[in-house]
Amino acid sequence: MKYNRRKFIGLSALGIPLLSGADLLAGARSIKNMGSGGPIVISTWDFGVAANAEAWKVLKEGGRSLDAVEQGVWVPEADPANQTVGLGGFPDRDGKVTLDACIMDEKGNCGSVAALEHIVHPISVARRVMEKTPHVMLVGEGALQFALEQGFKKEDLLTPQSEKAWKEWLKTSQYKPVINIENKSFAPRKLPGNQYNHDTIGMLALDSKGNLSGACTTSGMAFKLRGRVGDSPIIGAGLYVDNEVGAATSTGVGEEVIRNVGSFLVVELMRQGYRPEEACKEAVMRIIRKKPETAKEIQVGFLALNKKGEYGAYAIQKGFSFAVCDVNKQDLIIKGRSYY
Ligand code: SD4
Repeated sequence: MKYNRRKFIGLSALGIPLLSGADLLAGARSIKNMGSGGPIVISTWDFGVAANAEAWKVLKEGGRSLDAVEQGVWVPEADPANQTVGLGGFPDRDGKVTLDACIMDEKGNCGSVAALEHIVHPISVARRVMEKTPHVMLVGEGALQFALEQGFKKEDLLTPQSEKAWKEWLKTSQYKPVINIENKSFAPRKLPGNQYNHDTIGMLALDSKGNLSGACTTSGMAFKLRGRVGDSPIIGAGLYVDNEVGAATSTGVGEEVIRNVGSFLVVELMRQGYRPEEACKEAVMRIIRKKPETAKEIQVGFLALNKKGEYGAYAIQKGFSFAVCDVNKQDLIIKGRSYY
């Protein structure tokens, strides 16, 4: 559905805030891609480039977007240098690495694991939940037991580097769940040892058959309360795919994304005619409008891809980037626009 005058009036009458003329102009300027129609893969943060390259191997051969996103996010999951996804992720405050992940395909099938320990590729366990069980989500001990039954190997995910950072953190044990703010000096921009405390990967792909899939995987907030689960494994919050419309994923403070069912909201806004960046912006604005004071101090970013292959992102704070890979460009990094 396209924007038109009647649609604008309809949205307004429903109480849905409309973008101003200036917003639309700025949005139009920032939306450079006109939608390749696929194949295309996009993912959060600069390190999405390497993940996209892996996903692209599947897409360029005409493969399924579901395989592309699973294999794409394997890259940061297996990278010990990436300290908020998979192996080498920062532990919780008790020193345990607990992983959250979910995956969703073009048919609306989805699978998820939360607080999963000892498995390098939680995304693949999430896919097994989707494909081998009648359920959507498994957590904690039960998720681990299922993974082991499925043949996944039990491994120690706490690297010396992440253990060192945790021990440093223990000295003050300051529990301040602020993540991903790159541009503010008051925020813990870097953790002990100079590591960034973001890096959740959300990946969205459109394959040559025009089918969309998405994956999201993380070790969550560094030094979180034991048992804390963020948005990343929650279908509708950290990830949502609707093959009629588009797909969305998020990064940042998961609590605010869950409260606003962020990724579902972005997809539903696209259904109403919003372009990807406009939809992401409106989802960000919901968070800001509800909690303006909190929003000043946190980061949340959304990333979206529609059925035409158009993409966009929007974040509360500056510094959110995403990576794009299609037939024209394999290693593109785009600085997402932001409210502040
Ligand atoms: C969480 N959204 O656990 C994740 C963390 C994150 O970039 O995205 N960091 O809340």
